[in-house]
Amino acid sequence: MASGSPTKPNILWKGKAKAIQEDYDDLRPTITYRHILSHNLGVKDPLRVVALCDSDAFYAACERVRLGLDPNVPLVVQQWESIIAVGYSARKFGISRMDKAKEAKKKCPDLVAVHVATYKEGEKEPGYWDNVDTRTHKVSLDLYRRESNKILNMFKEALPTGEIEKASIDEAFIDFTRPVREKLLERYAYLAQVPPDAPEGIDSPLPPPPPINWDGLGHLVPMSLTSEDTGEYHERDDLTTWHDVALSIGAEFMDRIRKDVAAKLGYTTSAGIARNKFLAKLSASYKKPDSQTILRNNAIPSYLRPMAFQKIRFLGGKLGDAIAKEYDVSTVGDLLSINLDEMQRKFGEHALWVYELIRGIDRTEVKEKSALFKSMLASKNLPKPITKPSEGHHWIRVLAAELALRLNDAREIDPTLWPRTIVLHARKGYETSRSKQATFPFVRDVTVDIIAGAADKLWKEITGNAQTVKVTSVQLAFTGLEAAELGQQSIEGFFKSRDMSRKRPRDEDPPLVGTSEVNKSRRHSTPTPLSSTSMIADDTSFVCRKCGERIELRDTQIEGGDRAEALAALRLEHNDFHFAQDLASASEPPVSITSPAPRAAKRKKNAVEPKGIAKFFRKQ
Ligand code: DCP
Ligand code: CA
Repeated sequence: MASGSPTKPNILWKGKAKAIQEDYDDLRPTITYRHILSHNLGVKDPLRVVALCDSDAFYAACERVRLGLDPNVPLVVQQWESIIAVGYSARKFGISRMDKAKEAKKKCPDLVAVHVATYKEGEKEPGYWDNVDTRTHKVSLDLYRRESNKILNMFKEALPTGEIEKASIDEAFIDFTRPVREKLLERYAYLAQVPPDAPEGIDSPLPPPPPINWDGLGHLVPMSLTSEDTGEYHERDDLTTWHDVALSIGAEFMDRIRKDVAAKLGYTTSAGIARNKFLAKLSASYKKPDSQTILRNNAIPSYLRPMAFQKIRFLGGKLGDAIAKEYDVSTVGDLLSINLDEMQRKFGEHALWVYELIRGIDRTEVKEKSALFKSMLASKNLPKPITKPSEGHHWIRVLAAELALRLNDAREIDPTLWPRTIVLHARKGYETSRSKQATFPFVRDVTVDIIAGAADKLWKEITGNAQTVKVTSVQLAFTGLEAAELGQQSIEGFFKSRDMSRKRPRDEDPPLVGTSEVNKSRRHSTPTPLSSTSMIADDTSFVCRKCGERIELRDTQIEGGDRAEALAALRLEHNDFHFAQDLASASEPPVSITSPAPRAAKRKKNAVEPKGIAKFFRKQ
């Protein structure tokens, strides 16, 4: 669709605010042989291709696949009375996550409403029981975790040279830069040789790129540029770059992988493909479900400028409010007029990342989280407090069943995985909590009985001789989860042998000899952060996948409102905090941003008042 307009790139910006050309001045970098031949593909690589792949209506899809239902069957997943996932066929009836299950049924009488699996005492595995009740059952997200891992493993298998980072239970970032580079050099072999007559040798620009056939590769975010002459939107083929070619190859990979996931596992996904994580994430939701979207560099300005900047996730909340108020701005375009000096004066040196973000710049790496299974936590906020110590056993068994299942799942991936410590927390309200921990027996088969036995001892230590207690939530965790070290033959041998099921490796303490208060412990004075596999949500709190902190709703946040909604808002706010952290750490992080605000109690003494934008991300 060549427009016949002049081909000078800067026509893009003609007739618009002059600043824009400077604002987005890195969209068409000169790409040289040095770039394409470089083995060091960092975040500044001009041929960088990143995707974010998000599963559609994920929990609903997992239940649909489990039940073998047709995708046309309207289905929602509920947790108690709240809806937590809505299949796309149910969305056609106007059903959303905001509805209660009852209201949703009114909108669609044929609706299949599946209650999320729950643990109940006496059952080793979570199940789908009748009459689930928050007073006796505990939600299990294990099915979703497992299915999520299956999808992730398919990504990894398909892309041995790609970097994959799990971003949430149903999202992953994929760095396609390396596989795309390999494909570029294979398909356009002439790029691998610097022509002898190249004027600047290896620093010469590449020859013009070939035309691209985008058919079947996904939606293209339009380069909706208002032509100076006609005032109409039009596409500009003549602006094609080698980066676009790279994006199209990334889109080929993504399309193939998505189709494979759909064929083998039954899950449809939506993906965004762009030059960095921020833009990939943003474009993934451009068209949903079951589709992918490509954001070419030349489409970035027209895509970002009209956007309400506070809709950008990490610019929502307090920082967004402060910026909006300070400059009386609402769109990204408005904010572009504020220069960097000014922003840094008001919001500190690290306002640079806001400044860059709205210009489509994000230097965050796609990096697989290494510590996959550092700890696991199961928790339950009790609808009715435990008042007699003897009532604790029921919940301990429920939590033990969850930990047993998760540890054994994890051991399928790494059979040498072993928790060094078991920790029990009993909380009263939000302020008071007691916890005890003990070394965990080194056993080959970690059963519910063994975990519950260990936890019961901790419970007895916590409750002592008390006749009455008041416990409003219990949490049971494994910490210090580690795989046996390579070369630690005794351990490896141990797992292979059949008859040594209670032996401990080398110089470990004997199992469960005494316990210690968590914060006095020799070995684990600070519990290890929980991994992304450890997100446990109930209806008044959740454990952050990233920092492992339990984030709880306060009474004031629930009052007069819907609990699930309040929790969703809290979750978003907390995610925003991390997103901001990640972005900040991508460009020389301020100390106060990089230390997560949670776990504050211990640091209080040395706490430094955060400066600049950091103070907007402080947990209240
Ligand atoms: N989830 C939840 N509570 C929320 C938000 C999400 O329990 N407030 C769970 C259920 C979702 C899953 O996380 O299925 C993934 O969340 P998404 O926001 O990606 O939503 P979906 O995958 O359900 O839908 P979409 O197709 O819009 O991505
Ligand atoms: Ca999703």
